[in-house]
Amino acid sequence: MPANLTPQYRLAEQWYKQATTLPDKIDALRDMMAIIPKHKGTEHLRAGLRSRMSKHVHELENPKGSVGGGTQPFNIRKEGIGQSVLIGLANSGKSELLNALTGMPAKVGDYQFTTQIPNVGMIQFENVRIQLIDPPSLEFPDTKTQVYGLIRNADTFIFVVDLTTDATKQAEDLCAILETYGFDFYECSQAVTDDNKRLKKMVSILANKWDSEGAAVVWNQLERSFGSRFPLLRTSCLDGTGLDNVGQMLFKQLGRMRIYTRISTGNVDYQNPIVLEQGSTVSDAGERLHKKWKTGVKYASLWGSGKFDGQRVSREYVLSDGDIVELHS
Ligand SMILES: Nc1nc2c(ncn2[C@@H]2O[C@H](COP(=O)(O)OP(=O)(O)OP(=O)(O)O)[C@@H](O)[C@H]2O)c(=O)[nH]1
Ligand SMILES: [Mg+2]
Repeated sequence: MPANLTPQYRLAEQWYKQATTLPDKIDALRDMMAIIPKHKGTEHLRAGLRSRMSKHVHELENPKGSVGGGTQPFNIRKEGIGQSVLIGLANSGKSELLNALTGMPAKVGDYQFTTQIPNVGMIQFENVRIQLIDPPSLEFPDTKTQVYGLIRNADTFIFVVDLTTDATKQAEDLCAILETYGFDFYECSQAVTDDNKRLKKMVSILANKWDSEGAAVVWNQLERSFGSRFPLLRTSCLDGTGLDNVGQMLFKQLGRMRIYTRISTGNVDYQNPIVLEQGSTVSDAGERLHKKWKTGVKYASLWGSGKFDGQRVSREYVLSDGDIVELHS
């Protein structure tokens, strides 16, 4: 049976052949997969596209030289309760923010592309820590592929825009660049789903350099354009504006909750919460303590969630941030 490929498909195929970077190849392949006619005559071709796609994704996630040791600055092991990545154009202040938020000594410079390999730090928010990554800016040509791989792995995106320039345009440009990479974003009001975690991300925006002259006007425009899409925060690394609120914003975006366990003497361990995804149940909390508790927990006594103290709830009960549970088998 003939494949009957369309001119649009041929165009995407040409783009694929000409692509020199992995993200571009993946983009072109994605287009080819979307527009290829779906019938018996293209079955083999479609299988070939799928296998090429998984090969390229694998190459992207395991850049050459990553096998067999050596340092892999773009391969960052997750730590803390979640990983957020600062994404911005050159000079927007990503590294200065990382330093101000985590106490790291990353190099800062009043010129483009100061950062060429990622800096990593931890933000302390109350009793939990969140990992923060400051990669090279999106436009730095030498590291585009590695940055793409790195941000795919991150849990949430933090756009950093610069209030001394047209911050709205910067945010638009970031969206556009990331969309060409195949990313999509949750809007403020959208419920987060489990599928496609690598390409659909929660986004917040830090509007940095709030201390600069004229920043208020630029901020107002940014708020009008993006305020209903993503959470926005004004920050200044010079006078500290907004920095204390970043941890809370990230914690909320990561969609985690902290559950505390109470032992029968009545003591609660507030220093070491069990951190779970929102929507988790009493038995999920039990499982985190010990595998056998997934089914071993029969019920819990609960403090919090608007219940009266010590109320008995079933193991399917959905918990909320700050709940205290005493598990019973
Ligand atoms: N006035 C002011 N300047 C800032 C602020 N944050 C950063 N800067 C300055 O902006 C310049 C760029 O800061 P960096 O942190 O190096 O910017 P970057 O986004 O990491 O830049 P690249 O690594 O090149 O992508 C430096 O001169 C910083 O001192 C701020 O809040 N206010
Ligand atoms: Mg930098």
